[in-house]
Formats: sequence, C-alpha cells, structure tokens
Amino acid sequence: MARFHWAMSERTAAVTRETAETQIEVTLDLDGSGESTVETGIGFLDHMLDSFATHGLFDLTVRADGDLEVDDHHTIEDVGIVLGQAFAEALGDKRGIQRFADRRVPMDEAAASIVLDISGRPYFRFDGSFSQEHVGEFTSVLARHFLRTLATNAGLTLHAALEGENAHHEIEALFKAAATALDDATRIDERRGIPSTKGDLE
Ligand SMILES: [Mn+2]
Repeated sequence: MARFHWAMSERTAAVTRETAETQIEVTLDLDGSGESTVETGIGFLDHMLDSFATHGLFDLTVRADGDLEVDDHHTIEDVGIVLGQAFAEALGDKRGIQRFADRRVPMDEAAASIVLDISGRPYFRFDGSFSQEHVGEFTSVLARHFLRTLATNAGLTLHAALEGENAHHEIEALFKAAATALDDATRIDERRGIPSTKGDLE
C-alpha cells in the first residue's frame, strides 16, 4: 500500500524592490524559528518586525534604505509591500494551508484582534484608532497603512480591531496578532490537499 506523507518543500522567498524613494530587501521563511535581522532606519519599525518574526516563528530579514529625510511614510509602506510579496511568493500554490485564522492579543491595556483569510482576494477593514500620534519616529497611523499594504500584496482578506490607551502597546499588539494569525493561517494541515501523485517519495 502506498504510504502518503507530506513532502514539505521549502516555503521561502527573497524579494527586492527599488524605487526613487526606497530600496528594500526581504527574505522570509514561513517554517523558521523566529530568527530576525531587521534594519529599516526606523527604530520602532525594527522592534515591530522583530516581534512579528518572533511571534510568527518566521525567519525574517529586512533591509530598508528609504527617504527618511522626507518622513517615515514611504519606508513603512514599501516594507509592507515587499513583506506582502514575500508571503505570496513563499506560499506558492498555497497547497495544504489552514487559510483562516483569528487571533486576539493583549498588551497591558491594549488589545488587538486580527481575523484573516489567505484568500487571494485582498480586502482590508480596520476598526480602532491610536492613542498617540507618534511612537519614536514612527507615525502611528502608518501601522494601519502597513497592514493594509501587507494584506493587499499578500492577497489577504484581513479584518483588524484595536483598543487601548498607549500607541506603543496598541501597535505592538496589532503586530503580534498579525504574526500569530499568519502563523496559524500559513500552517500546513496534512489532511488538506495532500498531493495525489507527488506525496509518495520514500
Ligand atoms: Mn515594545
């Protein structure tokens, strides 16, 4: 009797993007251990992306050289674009993934929820606001823009909701909710979509 087992191929991506405004390089391993090297020039964004890798158990490198002399907008937006493209590339044909996830993460007084579907049909909804305008050099509302950009480029239907009193905690809770939801949704469930001809390799 043929014994089918899951032949896990590498689910990794390396994406670079260069414009007049930013140069971005991202590598991503969906089946990593949470190792990250992040240098964006924006301290709080580095902190968020390190946290994202840690809690999503993604291996992640992000190098961004953006026009921070203008402001933080292009850099944050373009990291979202390239990270989203990296998820799409690493997921490939999406075979066997859980697809749906729902996570709610607190951080002291703040709580964020993310419900998502790796649907291939980008949709974004956000309910909430940020209690302070800035966290360090990071403009708080750009966290919302980052998630929208990530969802659009990764092909996610993503609904986010947020409450709290401190923008650092609010944004960090959002990133942790996004990380854990994406970890769940990208996980392979061996009962789903087992390849009918390629699975029997041993
Ligand atoms: Mn923090």
